[in-house]
Formats: sequence, C-alpha cells, structure tokens
Amino acid sequence: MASCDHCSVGCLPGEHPGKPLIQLGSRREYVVALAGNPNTGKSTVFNHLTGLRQHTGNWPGKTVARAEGTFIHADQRFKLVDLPGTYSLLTTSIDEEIARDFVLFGRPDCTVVVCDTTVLERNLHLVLQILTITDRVVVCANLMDEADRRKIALEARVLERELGVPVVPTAARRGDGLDRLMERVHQVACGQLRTRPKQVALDPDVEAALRALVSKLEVLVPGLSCPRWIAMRLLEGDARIEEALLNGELASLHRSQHPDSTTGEMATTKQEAVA
Ligand SMILES: Nc1nc2c(ncn2[C@@H]2O[C@H](COP(=O)(O)OP(=O)(O)OP(=O)(O)O)[C@@H](O)[C@H]2O)c(=O)[nH]1
Ligand SMILES: [Mg+2]
Repeated sequence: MASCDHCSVGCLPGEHPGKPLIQLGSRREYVVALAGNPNTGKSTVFNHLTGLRQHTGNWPGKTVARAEGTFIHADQRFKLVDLPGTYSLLTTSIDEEIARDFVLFGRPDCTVVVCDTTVLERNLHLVLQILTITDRVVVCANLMDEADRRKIALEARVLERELGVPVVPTAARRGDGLDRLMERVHQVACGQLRTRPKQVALDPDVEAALRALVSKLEVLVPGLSCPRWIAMRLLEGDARIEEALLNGELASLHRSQHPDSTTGEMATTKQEAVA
C-alpha cells in the first residue's frame, strides 16, 4: 500500500489531515510547542529531544529568550519551541503572553503540555485552558520518578479518557518515557491520532451569543486562530483582548505568529546545547 506523503505513521494517501507548516528544501517539518507551568521540566524535555540541534534568540520585539530546536522521529523532522512557563492563559505577564500567543496564533501542529505529576491537579488548570484553544495536545506527565518516590500513582489511561487527549508519563531528567512522547506527538501532529478534548458545555444563550460573536470576528479578522476562544474572552470582558482587537494588534499578532509568515521568524544565534 502506498504511504502518506507527509508522515510515516500510516495515513492513507490523500487522507492526511495534518498540515506540515514549514518546508526546508524537500523536507517538511511539524511545529511542536512545549507549554506548561513553570518548573515542570519543559527545558529538560527540550534538551533531551533536541540535543545539540538548538538555537536561541529572542521572541520578536521582546527581551524574553526563545529556544527552538529540531528532532527527528520515525524519519519525520519536528521543530520544537520551548515556551516560557505559564500558570494560565488569562494573565498579563510578558512570559505568559508569549506562551499564550504562540499556542493561539503560532498554530503548532501539536502542543505538549508538560505537567508536574506530583501536583497534577494544579497543572490541569492550564491543560484545560489549552484544550479550549487547540485539540492537538499531548499531556506529558513529568517527574514520574518523584511521584513514584512520594507514592503518588497516576492512572494515565483514566486521565486520557477524561481529557480526551494522550497522556504520557515521563521522567525527563533520566530520559524515561520520551520515546513514547515523540510517538504520540508524531501521531497527533500528522493527524493519525484523533483527539477528543473535553469541552465544557455552555448555557444555550451563551452558546448563541458566542456563535454570533465568532461570525463577526471571522469577518473582522479573516483567518484568525481560534475565534471561539477570543469570543469567549470578549464575552467575559477581557480588557486586554478587547484592546488588542480594537487597535489591530490581534490581527498583526496573528500575522506575525503564524509560521507561514516571514515576519515571525526569530533572529537566531547558534549555541551549544545544555544537555
Ligand atoms: N526528579 C525530576 N526532576 C526533573 C525532571 N524533569 C525536570 N526536572 C528538574 O526540574 C527542574 C526544572 O526543570 P526545567 O526543565 O528547567 O523546568 P522548566 O519547565 O523548563 O522551567 P521554566 O522554564 O522555569 O518554566 C530542574 O532542576 C530539572 O532537573 C524529572 O523528570 N524528574
Ligand atoms: Mg525552561
């Protein structure tokens, strides 16, 4: 049987639902964002997966460091972007804004949310917020070694069913579980694995208002990522999002963060990997 043009995990020709965002010569690569609360091991995962294939620079227009690198899994190339730690997508610190904007407007093929399994409940807050923006999510339940030491058990299958996205237990400091993580990322990025993120049911009136607002947003900012999430923020009176819509920032952010755009490219300097 002929294989998929875009990946090597068994999609049927013509049925590949993913969209390789970047083409380097004849090679395509998927973009993967590493999100999560501060100190959950994002950079440890990043260093393990990318090794020496890393670049650092600054986020466009910001003094916050941006690290990206590449890894190859099953003959497929991935670009990994290590995001600043964030507790929520609703706050206003620069770090959190950068992480939120990349997940929202960078349109990664997969977002890995790295969690500290020893305080999983606290971390799930961000997971649920990200699931309202994108269904291309893999949860990395990190620090499993520490959880084991403290006799905290993780029912990964149950959590997967509850969240509707893959959950991969890892102990990134010693590299445990990272092959499985790459496999799941690959499957989600190329669309082989269909996720069904849990969505909170809304009151019918709110749902109707949301839909009306989404229609208006789609006319105002054509091609805007996740108009539903933005409409929800507007309905909740998020002044920051309202201001960004009114002054055109939302539209320009959408253009600059989108990986197809040249303006979103970061200035990079090669450096040695930490790991
Ligand atoms: N025991 C254990 N420690 C880990 C693991 N992964 C990361 N750590 C440690 O956790 C600390 C934080 O790791 P980082 O990779 O810097 O975390 P981060 O999420 O990038 O942190 P911020 O960028 O500040 O948000 C470091 O001391 C790591 O060595 C793990 O699986 N097990
Ligand atoms: Mg880090």
